[in-house]
Formats: sequence, C-alpha cells, structure tokens
Amino acid sequence: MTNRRSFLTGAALIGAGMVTKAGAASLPEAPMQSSAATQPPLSPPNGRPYNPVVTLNGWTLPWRMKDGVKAFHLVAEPVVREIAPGMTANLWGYNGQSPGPTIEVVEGDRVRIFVTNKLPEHTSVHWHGQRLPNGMDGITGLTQPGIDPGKTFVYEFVAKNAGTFMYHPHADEMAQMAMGMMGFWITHPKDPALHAVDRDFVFLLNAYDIDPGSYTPKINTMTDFNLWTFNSRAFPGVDPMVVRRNDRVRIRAGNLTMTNHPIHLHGHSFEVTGTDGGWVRPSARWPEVTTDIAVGQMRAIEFIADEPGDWAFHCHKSHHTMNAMGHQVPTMIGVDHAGVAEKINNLVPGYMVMGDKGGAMGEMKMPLPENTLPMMSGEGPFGGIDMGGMFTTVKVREGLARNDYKDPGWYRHPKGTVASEWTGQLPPAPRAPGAPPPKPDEAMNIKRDGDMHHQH
Ligand SMILES: [Cu+2]
Repeated sequence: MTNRRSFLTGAALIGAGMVTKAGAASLPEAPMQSSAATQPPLSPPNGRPYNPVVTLNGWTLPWRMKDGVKAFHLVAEPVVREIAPGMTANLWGYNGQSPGPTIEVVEGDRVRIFVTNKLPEHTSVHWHGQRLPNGMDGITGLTQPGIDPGKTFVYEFVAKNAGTFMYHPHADEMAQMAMGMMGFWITHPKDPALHAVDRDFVFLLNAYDIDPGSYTPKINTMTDFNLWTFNSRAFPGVDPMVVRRNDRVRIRAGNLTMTNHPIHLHGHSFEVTGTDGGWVRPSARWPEVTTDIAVGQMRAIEFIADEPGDWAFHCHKSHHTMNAMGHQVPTMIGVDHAGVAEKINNLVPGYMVMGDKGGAMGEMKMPLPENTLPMMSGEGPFGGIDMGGMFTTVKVREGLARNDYKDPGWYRHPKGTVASEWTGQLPPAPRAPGAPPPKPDEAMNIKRDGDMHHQH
C-alpha cells in the first residue's frame, strides 16, 4: 500500500537559494511505502507511455506532472526495513523504505527531484550513470553544498539517455550507503517498442553487518558483512520473480556493496543486453548463465523463459547465500562433538559449532538470538533449501495473465521428472585411498541423514 504523507511545505524546510528556482508552493507530496513486499508495476498515469518495471521487494515513486516537468519528492530518513520475516533493521532510506523507490522516466523527460533531508547529518543525491549538467551530479563539496538536516534541495535535468541507473548519496558515503541509502532509476526509451520485454525486474545488491540481537548496521565494516541482500531482503524474504512461459524477461541489478557478485540463473541462458553505460549492441552479446557484477556496476540480462519450473537465481559466492554467521567458526567435519555444543552453550550463550557432517545446520537445534536469521533457511516442497542471503527463484508458469506477478506456489513437476532415491541393487561402496575407515554405524550408509535438512 502506498500511503500519502501530508508534507510540511514551510519555508524552514526549503534550502535557501533553492526557493526561487522551483518555488516552494510547487513541492509535490512525498508518497511513503510501508511494506517491503514487491508492488505491482506503476502504469504511467500521464506523460509518455512506457512499459513499467517491477522492483523486487520494492516500488516505483509516483510523480506529479507540472508544466510538462515530472516532479518527484524523495525524503531521506531513518526507516525500519524488514530484512526477512523475523528480522528488522534500523536503516536509512527514502520515503519509508530502504532501498528507496525506483524512479521511472522516459528518455527526453525533464525531471525535477526534490530531496528533503530528515537524517541527522548532511546528505546529497548522486544520479549514477546519468548524463546531466555537472552541478546536478550531487557530489557534496564538489558540485553542491551538502543538504543539511531539515533542508530540501531540488535537482533538475533532462533524462537524456535511455537505460539502467541508480541513485545514492555522495556525502559521508561509507556510512550512508552502509545504512542502506540507495535506489534504482530507469530511463525508458522514447519508443516503447525499443528493447521491449514482457517482464522487467530490477533490484540492487546490498550488504549489511548487523550483529545477531542488534538492529543497526556496523558502518565501519569493510568486507566482512553478515547479511547479503537483494534490495535489502535476505532469502527466504526475497520474493520470487514470477514469469509466464515464453515471456521475454529482463532482470536488471546494480551493485552497491563492497565486493563483486557473480549472479547465476538456473535452467536458462541469458545475454547481457545493457550496462550502466547503455545498451549492448546485439553483435557484442554472448550467451551466459552467470554474469559478474562489479562494485558500482549495473547489468541488464535478458532471456526467453521457455522452461517451466522454479529456477534458482542467486549470487554464486557461496558465502553470499548465507545469513548472519561468524567466519571465525572452526570446521568440525569429522569431529564427534555430540552434546558438546549444548554444554558450552550453557556457559557461553550463543556459542555455535559447525556440524560434524557438513554445514547443514539441522542438527544444531540451538535457539537463535533475538532479531537475526538462520544461516541457511527457506523451506521448499522437498525440505530445507539450505540457502539465505542473495537467493531467490524465477518461477516460470504456463498461461499467466499479463500483469500477474502473484506467487503461484511451488512448481508441480510432471511425473517422472524429479530426481529420486535409487532403490535397486547397490555395488559395494569403494573408499577413496587414504580416507579414514568407516565408523561402525556408517558402513553402507550411502543415503545421507534426512534429518540434516530439518526445519530450524
Ligand atoms: Cu555475492
């Protein structure tokens, strides 16, 4: 639900010197979003037509058309973001959520963006990737003074190039981006038939370091984050991307973390059709199933969703499909520590050991501290998915309505198309040279313990 926030238009909120430029009376209202769920695409109520995008676990900012100018109002402010059911974070964002709303305009539009600062320190907004006048680039100290707390600045430029962009502060950047200040920007082509797809999903890659039991990111963390997120949501909190079979699908992602993310799609191959610099010429594209997105980059991938099913879509760095975990944990594979963890936990609350059979945490049965997420979770139709963080699914279904993005539930596999246990004769299992001898209870035990994939 988009709530309308009645907004103070008092002169006290208007940055001195900016008042005359746009006029205080023309400040559009700042719509606010209270939900972290994926909102339906916003069909343009006025202006040039375009095919709207769907922001994964996000929304598009409505605008007010005034004298042929698209006017938006962003409010930079502290927000409470649900990272996944069971965990919220005190972040900074825009208009009620982090990331902020997606801004969608059309190539050639004149755009006016009011930015009101309700943070405790100055900020600015940089329009990453845009061709614009230097003074609209949003670099505190270099191209403008910082927007002090309580002030409103206005940015205005023509969206010259169609493509995939983002916005973020260029003011105390390390702290403000670690707190979640960022958003997506799409400039649609003037001709809606150009680069047209049936479904167009967008999201940002972000990361937070929030200790279990606390709510605020540690902003000085450089690389060792413990929450890897798509649009500030961690699996199983990330919505699926629902598409109709044989749709042409575009997924655009921008990376505002501190490391690269090789993004991998199952069951299909795709082409990178756009970057933050523009569209990739068809002759320069090649098929891929994984594309690496470096820090500060955007990638648009496209494919025909011709294989029905629930297809995994995730970062291929295995530590990025995990939720809050410590990296100082010893590897305990092969060590018999039955009962030890529970005893230590009586003395040291929160103590955890990795499993002795691997990493699957089903056997741990340890209470989680307040406000955190299990490392790997998400229940699928066959049990635990053992994934967290930067993971979701592309759900390809027959015959969906054009605007139907509802989660259709789990895929029902045609009979005989699911991997299953072999129940016929087995040859004796050889052991690798040098492997430790089997424990008595392990002899011939080829099937792994089903309890390891147990609900946490
Ligand atoms: Cu990653």
